[in-house]
Amino acid sequence: MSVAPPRGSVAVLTGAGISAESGLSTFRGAGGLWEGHRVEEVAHPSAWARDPVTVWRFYEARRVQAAACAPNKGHLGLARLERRLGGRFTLATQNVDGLHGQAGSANVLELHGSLWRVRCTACGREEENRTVPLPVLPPRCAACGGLQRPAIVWFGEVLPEDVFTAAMEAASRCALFLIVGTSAVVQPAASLAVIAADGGAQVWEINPDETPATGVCDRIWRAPAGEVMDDVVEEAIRWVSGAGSR
Ligand code: BV8
Ligand code: ZN
Repeated sequence: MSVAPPRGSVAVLTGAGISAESGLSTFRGAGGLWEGHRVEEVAHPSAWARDPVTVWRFYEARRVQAAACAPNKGHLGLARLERRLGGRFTLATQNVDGLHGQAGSANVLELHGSLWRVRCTACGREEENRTVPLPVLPPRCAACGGLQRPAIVWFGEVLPEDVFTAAMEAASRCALFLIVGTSAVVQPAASLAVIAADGGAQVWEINPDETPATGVCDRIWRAPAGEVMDDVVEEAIRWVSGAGSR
């Protein structure tokens, strides 16, 4: 068991599970399916090339669902932890729903992009678009008339380099790493837990189920994030203030 440096930092990776108690379906919870399509097939450049309207119907459905959801105690607890730790806190999320920002998290590393941003496939212009429902699918770029795609990282696409580099650096230096609500299947995001463990951090998993990351964890909170996050936050603050040594 590693012992936290005297005054360490906390890094966090979240996945779809932290938004489950807000009413958003997870990927694996739905068996990884949407209208019978495998998510990996729809969230993929080849699906976009073949049928942009179907891809947009998938994202439009998630925008409509996400717009009706509010952050839950899991999101709110992490926003509180950020306020308590300031620069000693880093939150990286695989989620594209924007609920961390809505909960008050000021600095969120969105590893896989956002449902609320679109990018022109012709001129590359990226902008926020929170119109629900979208009047036309696919939306068009006001500057050049090009097709706009979701500004989301699809399978087979690289993560934004600056964003993932920041997440890797925070994971490698932190005293405590929280992996919350993720099946830890999708790479390279899931590797952050291993990077943290290799860097000597304490790793806590907050998830009702076991995952491939469970093996590198020092402590397991086998429960829904919304139910335990208040306790996790208090224990995390104790841990990085040097009191913890479990
Ligand atoms: C890349 C945006 C290469 C889309 C997403 C084999 C090995 C390693 C890698 C690969 C491989 N084969 C293929 C790959 C690459 C691939 C990958 O990892 N595939 C997986 C399926 C094996 N990765 C990629 O393609 C990445 N890019 O590798 O590029 C490259 C390199 C160089 C040059 C060119 C290319 C890009 C990955 C990003 C894909 N985009 N999202 C969208 O959202 O529509 S990933 C998508 O799925 C989500 O963003 C999310 O990240 C992921 C789903 O994972 P989770 O968030 O974990 O959700 P899930 O439902 O799975 O789990 C929920 C968990 O919550 C469960 O454990 C459950 O128990 C728990 N839970 C439930 N309720 C609660 C809870 N926990 C707490 N509280 C609760 N209440
Ligand atoms: Zn354009």
